[in-house]
Amino acid sequence: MQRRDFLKMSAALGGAAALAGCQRPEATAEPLSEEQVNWSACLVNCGSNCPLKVYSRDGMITRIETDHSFADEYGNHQVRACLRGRSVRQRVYAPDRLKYPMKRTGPRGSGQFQRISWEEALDSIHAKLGHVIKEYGNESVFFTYNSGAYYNFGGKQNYYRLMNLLGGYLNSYGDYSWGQMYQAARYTFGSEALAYQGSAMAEMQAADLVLMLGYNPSEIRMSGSGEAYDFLVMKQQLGFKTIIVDPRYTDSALGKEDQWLPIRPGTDAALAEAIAYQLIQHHGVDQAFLDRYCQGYDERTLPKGVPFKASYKAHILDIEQPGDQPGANARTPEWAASITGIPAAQIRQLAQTLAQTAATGKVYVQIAASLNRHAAGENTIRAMYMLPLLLGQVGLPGTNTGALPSGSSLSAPVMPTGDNPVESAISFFTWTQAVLDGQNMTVQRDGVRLPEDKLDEQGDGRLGHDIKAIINYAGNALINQHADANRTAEILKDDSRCEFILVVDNWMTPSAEYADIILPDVTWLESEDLITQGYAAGNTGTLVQISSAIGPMFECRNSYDVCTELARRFGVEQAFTEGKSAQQWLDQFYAEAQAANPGLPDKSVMLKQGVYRQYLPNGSHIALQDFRDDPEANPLATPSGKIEIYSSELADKAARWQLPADQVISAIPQYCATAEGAEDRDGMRRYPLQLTGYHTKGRVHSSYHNVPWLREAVQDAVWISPMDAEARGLATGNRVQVFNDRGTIEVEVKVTPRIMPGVVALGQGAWYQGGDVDKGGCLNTLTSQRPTPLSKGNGQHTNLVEIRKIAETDA
Ligand SMILES: Nc1nc2c(c(=O)[nH]1)N[C@H]1C(S)=C(S)[C@@H](COP(=O)(O)OP(=O)(O)OC[C@H]3O[C@@H](n4cnc5c(=O)[nH]c(N)nc54)[C@H](O)[C@@H]3O)O[C@H]1N2
Ligand SMILES: Nc1nc2c(c(=O)[nH]1)N[C@H]1C(S)=C(S)[C@@H](COP(=O)(O)OP(=O)(O)OC[C@H]3O[C@@H](n4cnc5c(=O)[nH]c(N)nc54)[C@H](O)[C@@H]3O)O[C@H]1N2
Ligand code: SF4
Ligand SMILES: [Mo]
Repeated sequence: MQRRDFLKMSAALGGAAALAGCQRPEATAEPLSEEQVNWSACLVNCGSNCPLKVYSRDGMITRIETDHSFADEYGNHQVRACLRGRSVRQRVYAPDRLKYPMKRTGPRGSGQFQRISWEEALDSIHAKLGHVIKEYGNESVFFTYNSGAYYNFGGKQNYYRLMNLLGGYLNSYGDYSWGQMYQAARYTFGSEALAYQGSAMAEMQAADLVLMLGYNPSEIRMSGSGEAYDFLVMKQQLGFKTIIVDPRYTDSALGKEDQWLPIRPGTDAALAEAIAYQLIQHHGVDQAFLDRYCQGYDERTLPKGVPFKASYKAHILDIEQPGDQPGANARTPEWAASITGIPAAQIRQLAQTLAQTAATGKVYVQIAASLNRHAAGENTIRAMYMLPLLLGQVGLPGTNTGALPSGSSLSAPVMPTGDNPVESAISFFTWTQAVLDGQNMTVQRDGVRLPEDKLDEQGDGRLGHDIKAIINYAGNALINQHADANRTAEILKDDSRCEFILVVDNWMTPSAEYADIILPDVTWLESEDLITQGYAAGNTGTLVQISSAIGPMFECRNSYDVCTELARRFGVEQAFTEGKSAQQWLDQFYAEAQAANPGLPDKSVMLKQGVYRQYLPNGSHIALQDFRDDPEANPLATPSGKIEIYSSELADKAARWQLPADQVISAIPQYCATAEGAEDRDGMRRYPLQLTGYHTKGRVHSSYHNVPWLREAVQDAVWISPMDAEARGLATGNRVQVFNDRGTIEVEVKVTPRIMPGVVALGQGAWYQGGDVDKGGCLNTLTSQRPTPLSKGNGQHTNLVEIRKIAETDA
């Protein structure tokens, strides 16, 4: 670093005062130059992409503010960043910022790196990636999941575009957020997209009751314009009733709720089945709706040849023939109470409330993604979809299918990636297995997806490739966010398996430690781009024109430049750039965005104004409204065209797929007990506490973990009930070890009645440090890589653990 830069940096960090000791600094002859304002945005994966107002002087950030330039009335309100976005200055100037390219010099994972030139880094990537493609084929190159930077122009799209020009890479389907929900939606409603194209939040205005199953907008959708604010204002103005089902008493409750029902993690499906029982036996289901719109509720709509006992109704009542008396395994409130921990009387009351509300008003059901991040997540989500279906509360104003709310959106172009010539795909979650033995992963055991011509007569087939190179751009799932970090680390340490790992990031993250080559990217505050609002912005759509007065810092380079350099080395530069400079792409994108959004002012205006926003730009949205209006004219994309409670496709999969003895794929939705779930009595003998993760206010996943302000503001402590704490002699603030067979972490404990007995909860995303005891407190040191039955996804919220106090001498 130049001395001048160092002084600028010190001033920005408040270091100048430290350098000057206690002396009053001499008055400087030069007056301070003008503060400059640029707009940037927070591009983490929390669904919001909030605008940030960046003040700088002489290329150094002086302060960060947020959108406060317009009047602030709901419906035309400011898009305010949360505490994380506002702390971004500490993040940009973090001591662990990556400043120049580096190569690994010690064993992989040892953290030993040496600075190298860009020339050497790019030549080396060209050589290593080229070797893997030539030797093992394009199917051996994999992108780990990467949600750290929602650029339209400058981000990961460039790496995908480059790889597509080089012959492609191994695809992955699903993601850590919604992997199991996609499958539940696909088999129920005929489309994966219907997992997140639920009714808009605005529909809550027409609802009498909002049933929130794990839904926690106040902590997971925090932006000033987004779902949390929409929810709060609508609740305040309209007073609809809210019932929250969650093992934690969340910030979405805090007195705003009408009722909190603490539930054992992973057992919501049992609750749904008991509600179904109550509706069938006592309050009545919407039979006309089920008959007309659904397949397989009872004998009337089962596909031909399927016996009544395979129907949903037969399952709930445990009967063989219509009209039989409920059997011994009927899904009664008492049965569900013993699993969920919710007393039978409360389950009866909830069923009654739902039935009564539906009789005269509207119920909006909101199922959180947390329910899908469990060991039988896809079964759970399908079971929850039954609640609005049984009530007939679908496709009408004020109702929802249970899917995540459709966010409002203003559109802007994204760098086109081109098509991937490789067709094979693995689930996002099974990549560690594909490093170990991708060759032998199959369709029917591991969920591999293959092109038709690679399938045998039974519809099975092998992937036939191991993963030999990984590109990890703006992701920390290489170590931190993937499950069972200790196992992942062991797999990656062996560089004869995965031969090459490229990490492109801004900070020295746990994943970066496992790179062979590290490239330093620019941050959002050093970039130019036109950014859209994110995928969960609630009722407000925004575009933000970001620009920079501070960068690129050090030797950081943006991904378009880097990929252009790599494309040149691979001989595809012209195809990559199409002869355009970065600026030309940006101008083209802006012009296209203006054509799509006629109200969008010229770029010169947007550079000053920063934000362009519109409340409900596309109006509200009611999920499945067309289908409800006219199911014949607007059939769903399921085989029957109807909502499939009974799925023949799943019946077929259940018959063919090879599953471990304790896993279930089933034609109808049903509660399934799982390993490390609430009913795993064997597991609980050693590890009696259910540990569920949650997305904490203090971070977005692992992003922002390296900001000291946030670590002070939001304590990283494992929540435990007073009862469980007393049994272990724990008091708030004690340091504890949380452990199971996969690992041990050390964290603080918080004793609180906000978590139900038998369950402990920890915010996910703290940075993994490894070792016998992970003092980084990373939740994924404790989670399992065991894939879920159908989507082969991440049951990362299903864990059994024990907790012990650290003896004073250990601390
Ligand atoms: N146990 C447990 N694990 C989980 C979850 C859970 O609930 N429990 N949740 C899962 C979910 S839902 C998700 S979405 C995943 C998220 O997993 P990831 O997609 O890995 O998300 P982050 O942890 O935010 O990591 C983003 C990375 O991008 C980097 N980054 C930020 N900005 C830039 C940039 O401009 N350029 C570059 N090159 N890099 C940048 C950050 O430094 C960080 O390393 O985690 C999953 N993991
Ligand atoms: N602050 C912050 N916001 C975020 C993120 C973040 O990391 N930090 N990540 C973003 C991303 S990518 C995603 S995918 C979303 C995630 O959104 P979600 O998946 O909804 O978030 P979680 O925090 O995993 O879970 C929400 C609530 O569900 C509860 N819960 C856990 N298991 C169960 C269960 O079995 N049943 C019931 N009823 N409740 C359960 C948890 O206690 C928690 O309070 O959040 C987004 N927003
Ligand atoms: S973390 Fe999410 S809510 Fe907070 S500023 Fe960033 S985008 Fe907005
Ligand atoms: Mo996510």
